[in-house]
Amino acid sequence: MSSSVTATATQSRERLYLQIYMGITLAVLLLMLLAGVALRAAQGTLINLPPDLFYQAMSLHGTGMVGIAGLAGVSIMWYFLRRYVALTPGIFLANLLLFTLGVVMILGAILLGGFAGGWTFLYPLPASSMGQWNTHAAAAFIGGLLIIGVGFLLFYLDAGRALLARYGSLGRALGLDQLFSGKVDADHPPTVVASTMVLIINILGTLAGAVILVMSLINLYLPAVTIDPLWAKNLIYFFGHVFINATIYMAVIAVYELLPHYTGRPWKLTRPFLAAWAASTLMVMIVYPHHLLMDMVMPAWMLIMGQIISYLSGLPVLLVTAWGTLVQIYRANVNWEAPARFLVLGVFGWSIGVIPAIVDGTMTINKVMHNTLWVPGHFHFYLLLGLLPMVLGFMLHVTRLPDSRIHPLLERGGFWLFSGSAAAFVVMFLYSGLHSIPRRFAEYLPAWVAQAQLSTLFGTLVLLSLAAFFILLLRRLAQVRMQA
Ligand code: HEM
Ligand SMILES: [Cu+2]
Repeated sequence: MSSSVTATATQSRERLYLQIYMGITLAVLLLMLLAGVALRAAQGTLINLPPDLFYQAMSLHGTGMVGIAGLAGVSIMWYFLRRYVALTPGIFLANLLLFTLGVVMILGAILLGGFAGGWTFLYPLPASSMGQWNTHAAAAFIGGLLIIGVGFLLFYLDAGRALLARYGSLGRALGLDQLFSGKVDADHPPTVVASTMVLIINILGTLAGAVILVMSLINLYLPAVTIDPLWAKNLIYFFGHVFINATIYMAVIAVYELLPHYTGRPWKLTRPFLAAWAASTLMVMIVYPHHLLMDMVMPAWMLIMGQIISYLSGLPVLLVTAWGTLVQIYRANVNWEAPARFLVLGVFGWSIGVIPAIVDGTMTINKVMHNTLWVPGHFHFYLLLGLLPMVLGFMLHVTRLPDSRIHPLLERGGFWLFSGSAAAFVVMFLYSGLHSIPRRFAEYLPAWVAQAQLSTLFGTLVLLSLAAFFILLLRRLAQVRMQA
């Protein structure tokens, strides 16, 4: 009896942690969406945001969105992975606390200290503010990121420990033995495969991030200790590329685990699935030089590798996931409740969003498009229409009770309003990029303003449709309606 009492206590504690994770995710998302709309409205001269505030808001929006995407991804990975291996609830909580502490520091750095150096904190910008912010503000921002990174690192180390305890080696958890030895165990969980890949890449990614963050901190207070800027940029973009990609690789676990619930078909492990995840594990780490195609001093082989791997890196996992999703829904009797809608939207938003990304990873095109709105166009595509719907689908599912049908107006109308306006919003970014409108500009030339205004309209519709779902979710969370 006592063990079942402890089990229930653990369960309700874990449920509480998950609720806090989701509550924070929704609150931060909402604020960051507001900041995003404000940025676009400022570019469209619809509101007056002086350049210093614009770059503060841009830093807030970028950092906040990337961070919360990571936190949401971790909650998805944790929720499903603990079904197969013994994760430590305390570590899950520690990650949340460190995240919150880091966010407070970053908010202080930006809102009180005026830090506006962008989420990429590219050396030596944090240290050369030309009077816009002081050393302590930059240090609070960089220190905040470092603390958030420590939380994530703890989580992945715990996941790695748990996977090793169950499977003996990360290779086996990733399914390498099955891939090469001839027999595929159809019952090996896709969640275990995806989680293993994510922890491998993100342990290395956050460590690289930590190295450059600590070096930047030292440089802030001891300017005589300089850093090679190219080395700094390599570390930052290795970290940044891996981290943001890992958010999708965590979110997609929700598709593997939940879509079968709505289609009635199991998501079985196959050899192409294992091969895809194994291949992407390596490629996602060596593709990052596509962020440095303009840095002519990079070794040529690295840039060439960046271009070639850009065509290959995301594709295997994407293909097996998109294919698997089609197999799930083709002629199936799908129960198209909101979670299923969002999960499927997420897969196809991600798939389509990768195309403009690959286009930009091509040197001859990158030379022209590099700093245009094409770039926010491609990453908003797979974050806003890929990652975010997967996260929403997950939340709508775990807070759903059998009797809780969402009002059809929201379930259908809200869903299509979101899909349509989000697609229009990202297409506007891409279209503006095609017309060489630069990214990260606070002040627009008159010829660019109309596009920003139209974008603001679509962004507002995105915000409104999402807010409706967020309110529904927050109410469910407040009523402790959750299947944990
Ligand atoms: C209504 C939804 C959104 C709107 C209106 C919006 C708007 C914007 C705008 C105007 C920019 C600056 C573009 C420029 O370079 O000139 C931006 C940048 C950015 N956004 Fe969004 N965004 C939205 C959703 C998202 C989502 C869902 C994510 C991620 C999950 C995201 C992540 C980012 C990032 C990482 C940047 C780059 C910041 C930088 O260049 O340093 N955004 N967004
Ligand atoms: Cu990249």
